[in-house]
Amino acid sequence: MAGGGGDLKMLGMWASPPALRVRLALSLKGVTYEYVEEDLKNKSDLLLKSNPVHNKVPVLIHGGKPVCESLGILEYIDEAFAGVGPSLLSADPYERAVARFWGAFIDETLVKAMYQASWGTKEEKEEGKKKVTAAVETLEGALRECSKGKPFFGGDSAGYLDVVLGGLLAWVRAVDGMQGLKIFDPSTMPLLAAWADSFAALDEVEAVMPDVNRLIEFARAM
Ligand SMILES: N[C@@H](CCC(=O)N[C@@H](CS)C(=O)NCC(=O)O)C(=O)O
Repeated sequence: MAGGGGDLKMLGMWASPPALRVRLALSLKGVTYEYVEEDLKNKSDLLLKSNPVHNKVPVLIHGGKPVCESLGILEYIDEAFAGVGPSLLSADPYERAVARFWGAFIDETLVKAMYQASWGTKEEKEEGKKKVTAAVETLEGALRECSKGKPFFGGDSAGYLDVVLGGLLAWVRAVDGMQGLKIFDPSTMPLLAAWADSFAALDEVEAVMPDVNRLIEFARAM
């Protein structure tokens, strides 16, 4: 491990997908940091002071300066720790633009559909499930384009998009468990199904992934 040391602190919450993205990125790059678990029902003064606009996790605090919003934090980590571990984003500007496009798609389309499939009226949930399937079909195509036959969106190794989608992976499995779904169904989404297995098997990923059964219990109590 290298990098941040005592200078780098991350405010997160164990079940939060955006917070998990940041932990995944730091783990894959091998950057050391202090992790602070937030109680979102009783937020710390540090969180309120560090993210006064949204009061949300994740927040990365580097040298006393806070960085908010998970997608921006991933880019910050890649730039601020450019000499540490693998790069998350490609050196090619076009590939970076494509990765950012799909990152926004995951947040704006897949995440919203997953919420709708899990919480709401029966009709809303059914509509949400259809939207999840449509978004995942689109992502299957994105993975085909970005990976160029390699296991990850980033090619041979996990990068920015792997982390963006990987932050949702435990929730994908929890929603599968709760709704009787198979969101990354190997028969219809073979690339994403194989991607999910390859990503989850990485040591750096295993080290920070939350337990799916604990997530299901957490979701049922919400
Ligand atoms: N767009 C933000 C979303 C962050 C977010 O929604 N964080 C949630 C946890 S998953 C949170 O802190 N919620 C506390 C609240 O809404 O009061 C990101 O990507 O960082």
